[in-house]
Amino acid sequence: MKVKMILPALTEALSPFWRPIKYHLFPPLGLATIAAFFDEDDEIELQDEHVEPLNLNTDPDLVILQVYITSAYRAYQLADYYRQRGSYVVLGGLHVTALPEEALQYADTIFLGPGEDTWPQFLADFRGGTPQKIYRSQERTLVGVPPIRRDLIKRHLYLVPNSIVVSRGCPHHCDFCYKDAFYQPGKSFYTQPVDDALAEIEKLPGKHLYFLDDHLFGHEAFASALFEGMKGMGRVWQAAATVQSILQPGLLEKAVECGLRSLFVGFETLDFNNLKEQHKYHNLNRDYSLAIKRLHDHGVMVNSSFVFGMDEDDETVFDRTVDWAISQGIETATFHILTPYPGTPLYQRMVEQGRILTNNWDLYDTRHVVYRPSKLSIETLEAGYWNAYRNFYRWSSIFQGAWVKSEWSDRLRHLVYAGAWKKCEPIWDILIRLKQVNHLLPALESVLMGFNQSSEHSFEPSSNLPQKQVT
Ligand code: B12
Ligand code: SF4
Repeated sequence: MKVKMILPALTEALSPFWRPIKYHLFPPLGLATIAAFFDEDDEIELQDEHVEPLNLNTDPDLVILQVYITSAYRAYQLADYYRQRGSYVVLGGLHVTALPEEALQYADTIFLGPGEDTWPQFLADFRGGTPQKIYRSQERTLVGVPPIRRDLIKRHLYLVPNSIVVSRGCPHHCDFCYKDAFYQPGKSFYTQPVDDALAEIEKLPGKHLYFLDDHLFGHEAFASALFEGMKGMGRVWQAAATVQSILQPGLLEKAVECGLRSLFVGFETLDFNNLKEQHKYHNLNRDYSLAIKRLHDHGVMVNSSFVFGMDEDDETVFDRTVDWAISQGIETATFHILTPYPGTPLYQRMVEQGRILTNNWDLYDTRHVVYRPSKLSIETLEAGYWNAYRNFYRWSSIFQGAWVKSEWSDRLRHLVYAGAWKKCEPIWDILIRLKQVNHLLPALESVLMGFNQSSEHSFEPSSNLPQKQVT
């Protein structure tokens, strides 16, 4: 069977805001995951439209499209194209799960939820000539799932080819998050067996890893065993976790021992009522500064995430947030405009309150205001969002943030990491055009390791560790 798998480019790819480097970071792991269920003699081509032009002149028997909200229109266009040419077209992913009725108009078959249980069922039905219209994931497990088809990934086109996911979902339930919409009904947080995760890591060449799990520290026993198993592998890695899990003594130290050097942390807002409104209870009354200090004391850089436009936010929120982030010595920050994704409790609430302004999914990219804010005008919110980026990443702010640190090596690492990410875009663009982006990986590893440190450390217990969880 001839198979074409496509991760369609988001509409933004055609806009002046297009930042090529962001889309040359991670390969399409979701598609490579379900590709593992094909037979050896199936001919599979996997293309990521963000990094290469699509080869549209083939006539595959089966076309598989992964649909995110901001690439939905492009995915539908490609689906129409291939159906007209006679291919059987299937759609899956987050946006299809959130809006199945919409996706069904463009597909022969759609998939709701993760694909590990439904995809092998579909393949058997398809080969037998009896494919169904809709497959809904029921059984949530990663036990026995075949290893992902990394051979289909064009590694040289990505800065971070060693991205990896060893769990699915997250134990929490924030109102704005895609997670509950995607995993309902059924389990919304589960992990691989530790041995399978370690085996997958062993297969990845080089030093650097990027865990794309929503919350790598979410299952304490799993994470602890994983970090134990990674000791001695000589890895340097990045991941995401919550403030709460960082404040808990134990897990962070184990992670650092086996190579953690940068962590994505969802602070989201500095306002108590905003957190409550979004049901982000695990961040309530947490000492954010202490969490950052713990990370910095252990040599871990902080990639912070903030959301603007929650109901308590007024026009002071932008400067307050940026000033605070700089004063904490946070290395990199991602800002978002609150975006109610269809299927989430936030979207539901906004619909009930008559506050959704548009269902143009291209605008659901966390850069546009798609709902009526409570204490801000749309213009102030969008302008404040862009100003936040400008103010956080101006050189004076980067220097100010770097100087919060006492060690010269930490200051230098901060300057190089933040500067390279936001200030060297023309260089990134040239390297991407020359298809050389992957050659910068050793430089990234070196910065993460702080230039002169080895990739693994054992740290003395810090006197700053909280003895019990901060509430
Ligand atoms: C890595 C990542 C990126 C990377 C690259 C994505 C890539 N190459 O796939 C980059 C940095 C480019 C990125 C950009 C953006 N991202 Co992003 N990203 C992620 C992240 C952290 C991990 C994705 C991943 O690899 N998951 C692991 C794999 C194994 O899972 P998966 O891809 O979902 O695939 C599984 C299922 O979905 C399903 N499946 C998927 N497709 C198909 C098809 C079929 C036929 C079948 C059967 C099954 C199936 O089966 C797979 C195995 O279970 C997710 C968070 C998350 N946990 O998903 C956010 C996430 C997907 N991103 C999101 C957003 C909003 C964006 C941006 C708009 C952000 C922005 N402001 O720029 C852009 C635009 C993306 C786009 N192309 O439209 C949202 C999506 C919301 C939505 N409803 O679509 C998420 C969920 C983050 C969040 N919490 O809000 N992102
Ligand atoms: S902690 Fe993060 S991943 Fe988990 S539900 Fe909240 S926003 Fe989603």
